[in-house]
Amino acid sequence: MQSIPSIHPNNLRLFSLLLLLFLVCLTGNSQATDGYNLWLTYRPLQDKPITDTYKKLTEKICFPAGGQTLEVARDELDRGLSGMLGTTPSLQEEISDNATLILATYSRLPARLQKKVGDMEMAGEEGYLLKVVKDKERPVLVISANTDTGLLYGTFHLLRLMQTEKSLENMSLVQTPKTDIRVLNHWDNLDRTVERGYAGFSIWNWHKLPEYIDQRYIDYARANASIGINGTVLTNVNANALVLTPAYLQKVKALADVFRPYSIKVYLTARFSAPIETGGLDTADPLNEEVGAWWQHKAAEIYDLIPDFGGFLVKANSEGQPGPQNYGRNHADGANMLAKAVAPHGGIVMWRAFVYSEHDVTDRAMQAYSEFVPYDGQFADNVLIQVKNGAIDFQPREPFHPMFGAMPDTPLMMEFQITQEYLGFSTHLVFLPKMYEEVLDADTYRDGKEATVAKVIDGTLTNKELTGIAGVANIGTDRNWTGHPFGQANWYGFGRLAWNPYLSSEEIAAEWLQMTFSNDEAFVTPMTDMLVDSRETVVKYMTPLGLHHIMDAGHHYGPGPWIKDMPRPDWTSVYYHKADSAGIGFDRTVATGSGATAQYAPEVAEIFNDAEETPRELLLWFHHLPWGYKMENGRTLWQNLGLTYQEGVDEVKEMEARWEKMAPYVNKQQHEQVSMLLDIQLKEAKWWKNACMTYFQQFSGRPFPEGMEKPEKPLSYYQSLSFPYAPGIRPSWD
Ligand code: BDP
Repeated sequence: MQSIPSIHPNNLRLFSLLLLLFLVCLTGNSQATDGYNLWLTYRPLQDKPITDTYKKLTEKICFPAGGQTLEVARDELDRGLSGMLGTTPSLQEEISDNATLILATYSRLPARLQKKVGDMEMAGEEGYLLKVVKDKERPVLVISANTDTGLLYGTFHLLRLMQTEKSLENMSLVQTPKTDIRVLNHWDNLDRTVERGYAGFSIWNWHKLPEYIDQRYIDYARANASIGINGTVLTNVNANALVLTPAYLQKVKALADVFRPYSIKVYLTARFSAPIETGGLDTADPLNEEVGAWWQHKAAEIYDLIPDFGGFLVKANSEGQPGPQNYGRNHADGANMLAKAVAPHGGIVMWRAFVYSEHDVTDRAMQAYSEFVPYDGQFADNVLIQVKNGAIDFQPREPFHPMFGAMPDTPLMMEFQITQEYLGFSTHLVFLPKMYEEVLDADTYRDGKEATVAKVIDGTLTNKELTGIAGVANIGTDRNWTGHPFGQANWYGFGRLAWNPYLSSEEIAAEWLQMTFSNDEAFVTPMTDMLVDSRETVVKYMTPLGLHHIMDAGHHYGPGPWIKDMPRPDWTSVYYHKADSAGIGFDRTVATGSGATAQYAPEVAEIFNDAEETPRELLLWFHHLPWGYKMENGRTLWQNLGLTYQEGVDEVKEMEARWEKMAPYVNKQQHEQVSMLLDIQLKEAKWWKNACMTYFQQFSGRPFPEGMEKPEKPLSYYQSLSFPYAPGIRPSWD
């Protein structure tokens, strides 16, 4: 019998050590490749000359320590440089004469360097400066700011430049955010379901809070700080008053404590009827003194726990939520009452304009404007009106919301949706910054030209003190946070645009791709094009030529142009496309339609009132046109409809082919995930085309246009599909 060779204890120790090292590498590595690290991958850099200059630059780093925020910045720099350069940097406290890189708030800089970097006033509270100056005849890169927050953002900027292999020579820039409030809106419920969430459950583990701090909270904060997001609304706009009770406020405090070092404030949604539900009052009338006092006490209680609490986000008198109108009051009455409660503590109220009433028979696209514009100038100073980008509801394409050009005396903040409620959930690859950019660049024509939505949002058009932008989060417990690996790009892009609404979506796409996957030209160039084009592709196969809200009901998954007979007409598809034997589209013109165009400035209205002038991609948003309507390309509307659907499908095929070629630049796991998701996207793009075209054919009575692949199944098949368990829906929407 063979004897088992004995292992010397020393060898055993060595073996265990090696095994441990191997396991650490394995898990470390898998974390880097499974998407958990988001865009903060800090992969080893490949470009040798650039890397050498970075190594030189980081030879002697001076980074005086300070409070928690500076600790966080120092840790991040350490993490980033070790990952990218493969060396452990030593961060000195003292600012020495032979420093190569200095990161310090302005007040910590020696006087000679203060003089060299110049006036820091421009950097404000959150901005920073990156500048190469000559000190004692040697170049030194100085990153400075007036505040620790500014320095944290400056640190992330430096890391981004390095991640994207940018030259740091002759660097000289000052950056400040163009909006004040840059927040994510989580539509997260206390039971951890996420309304319109497609990436798992809510990351807030309410049950284990306040004691248990999940590492995700910290990594969430890091990711947000890296793109300048400075606030988070933890709870769903369809609010639950329970979050305002003492036990839950302790949990909220625990999260606020985690986020504070990252300069992220916590906000909550305020259920308007909370004084009744949790306060024992028998009214929530905003003009009732007791109600006002209840909210003031509640605010004081919150600020006692969370001194930097941001304030409230409110959905009132919308889709069944209670609000001031329940008591015959208006939005200004409601918002101002809450504003008064948080004002002494420096808080704000974000009052949503997403309202439409079951009693109002006018075009739903017109209702928010009608309800809010009369109150322009009547809101308290610490109120922002939060307006969705379009007047219906986060459709793949909408014209900009007319309110942006119509309330010069009220601060309006933008609400974008990052989660893809109407854009294929977390299954479809669609780069939303392209859509955000389209809206921000749109000209409202208020007071003449160049009155873009971006200028309304950043307050420059009408001199606003308080400005903001919100994004409905696409974040959940999925390992990669967003379900689709490319969903991360939408979170990233939202943050970048919130910081600077004038950035180009192309620039953002390239940055994200480089930070997340690879700096290789052969990857970045074709993939940037693919991302930027992806939004139009989705519009083409879902809602071409200005069609909108023709998704299946409730969950909004897949096509449902046949949806009718719902509790409210404006929850149906037929309300929006109005297809009949005469044609298709919603007539919103002044002459013959709902007159919604009149809510825009005359220059804009003139264009939208005229079918010939209306941009093709918004044609059916504003006009009901005959199937035979001749378009510029010589084809009929019907033919164009079919061929645009087909283009959408073909473009997904091209996306698949392009992605196939990207295998060398992306880790295997994520490459495979995206390939599988693109397969689903292609299948669903065809489904959209087939379902919509067979449905509309009933009205057009025309053959499918040449060049459009014929649907495989009859209309009855598409209509028979049902998805009771599609994700993201809350039970009451059934
Ligand atoms: C719609 C969603 C619904 C939200 C609502 C809102 O379908 O779940 O509650 O918007 O924004 O898009 O309040």
